[in-house]
Order: sequence, then structure tokens, then C-alpha cells
Amino acid sequence: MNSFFVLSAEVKAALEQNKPIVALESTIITHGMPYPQNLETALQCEEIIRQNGCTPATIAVIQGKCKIGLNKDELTYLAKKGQQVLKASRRDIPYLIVEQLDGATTVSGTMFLANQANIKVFATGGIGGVHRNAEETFDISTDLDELAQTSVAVVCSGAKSILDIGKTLEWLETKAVPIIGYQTSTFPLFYSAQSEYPVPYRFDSSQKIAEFLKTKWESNLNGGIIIANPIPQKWELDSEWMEEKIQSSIQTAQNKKIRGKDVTPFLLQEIGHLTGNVSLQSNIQLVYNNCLIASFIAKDYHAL
Ligand code: PSU
Ligand code: MN
Repeated sequence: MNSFFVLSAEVKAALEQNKPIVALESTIITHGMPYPQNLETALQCEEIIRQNGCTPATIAVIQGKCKIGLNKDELTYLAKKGQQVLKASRRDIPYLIVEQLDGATTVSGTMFLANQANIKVFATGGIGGVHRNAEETFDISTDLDELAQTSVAVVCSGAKSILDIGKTLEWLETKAVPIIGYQTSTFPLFYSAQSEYPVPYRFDSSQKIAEFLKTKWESNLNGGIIIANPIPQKWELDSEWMEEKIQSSIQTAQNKKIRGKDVTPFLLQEIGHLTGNVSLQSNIQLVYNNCLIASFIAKDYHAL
């Protein structure tokens, strides 16, 4: 690793002692949730990972340094700055380094940096994908391209139906990105555990998933893996009610001519406003559950 990278003391020790690590993204903190829930969630995610025998590595760029593992002050700093921090995918990283700026890494940016530090398991909420109406806007998240090329497993609750799920899944099939349903046979839709879309593979144990990771990468099949972990039943939201809010949010985004990387944060914020605390609580709980399952997988992968 070069001088642009800084490992936290905790992550450095874990790498040296060869302990399992779980990566976490930072866009979810700055652009995905409001303060102070974003900070509480970020801290609790790390705690869940520690309690389950792994080391958390929240990833972000701070003053031009690619940080693998953040301390509490850095997490607080990002959580308070929120959307003032640049949202950073893979392409933004050299810009942030040159200008010595802060950047909150998306799934794409986090996967890239995690892989540089040889961290192979990453927990988040939902991945980006092909937006509805992409045939006109060409809005396809670079998360999908990252998944096609970077060998990190992403534990998520599928994707929010702000996206065109059918197109997203077709794209992932074209790019040969495996999708594993953890104890489920259908692709989860963030707030809903089930959907009409089958997943190509289902495994019911973290052990089997760990074997899949090892087998894929040892076969020189580079690239990411999606582990789709449904929201716990207790926290599911009514999909028709959500669909109403999603459609209205997309309409507002179109009226306001929101474009490019601003689209997803705008929709997340708008849906947050329309659905209030209920959807935020569900969002938080599904992320916690992903941290838990990611810890199981990281431990089992490590033991192979
Ligand atoms: N979807 C969510 N919550 C999020 C994101 C997506 O439900 O916080 C964030 C993630 O960081 C993801 C990014 O990588 O948005 C995708 O943005 P875009 O669609 O601009 O690629
Ligand atoms: Mn986009």
C-alpha cells in the first residue's frame, strides 16, 4: 500500500494478527441518513462487528488520505458534515487525494479501497443499480461496474425499488456477478424481504457462502459477490405504501432536474421526508442485520 493510505490502529493490528475484518461504507453516513441517527448507526455497526469476533473498518477519504478504519472523532466529523462531504465513487479518489479533500465512499469507492487493503467482506444497506427510466437517462450506478471487477463480497438487503430491479439484475447477470440469497430464494427489495425476482443461488449457512467466496476467487474468477440478506420480518414495510412514496420522490427529482450523482442522495432524502422515522428505523435495523451476517461470513472465510 502506498502513502495515500492510512490504516487505523485497530485495523492495522487485525491485519498483522491475521484476524477477520468487515468493511463499512461512509456514504450511508453522510448521504444516507440524517444526523444524529447516522452517527449512532455507524458506531453501533462497528460494535456489532466487534461483538461477533471481527474488526470493523469504516472507509472514507479524509483530507486526501484513504482511511481504512475511522476513529470516533472521524466518524463524528463525517456524520455532522453530512452532504457537505463529497460523495466518492472510484473515479473521485485521485481528485480527493490531489486536492486533499474529504470524501464519503459509496459501495464502489469502498469496495475498491477495501480490496486494496485485502479486506474481502463488506456490509452495507443497499447497493446502487440501474435507475428507472435509465433507457433515457443512462443512469446506471458505478457500483455495478465495481461489482463486476473488484473481488469483495457485499452483504446488503438487495436494492431499493427506487431502481429498476429487473434491469439491475439483468445487468448483473451480463457482468457475471453472482447473487447469493442468504436464507432466501428471491432478491430482497430493501424494505421488503421478498420479491418476484428469483436469485440464482441460495445458501442457508455462512459457512457455505464462505466456501463460495474462496472457490470463486481461487478459480481466478475475479469480481464481486452480492450476498442478499433480507430485512428481518419485524422491520418490513408495506410495499404499496413505499411504492407511492418512491414514485412521488422520483417525480420531484425529475421536476427539479436532479442529475448524475445527486439522484440517489436526493431520492433517499425525499423518501426519508415522506416516510419519516418508520423507514429510518427499518433502514437502521437491516444494516445491523447485514453487519451480523457479514461478521459470520468473514469469520468462516477466514477459517478456511
Ligand atoms: N442505496 C441506499 N442507501 C444508500 C445508497 C444507496 O439504499 O446509502 C448509497 C450507497 O453509498 C451507494 C450509492 O453506493 O448510494 C449509490 O449511488 P449512485 O446511485 O449515485 O451510484
Ligand atoms: Mn447515478
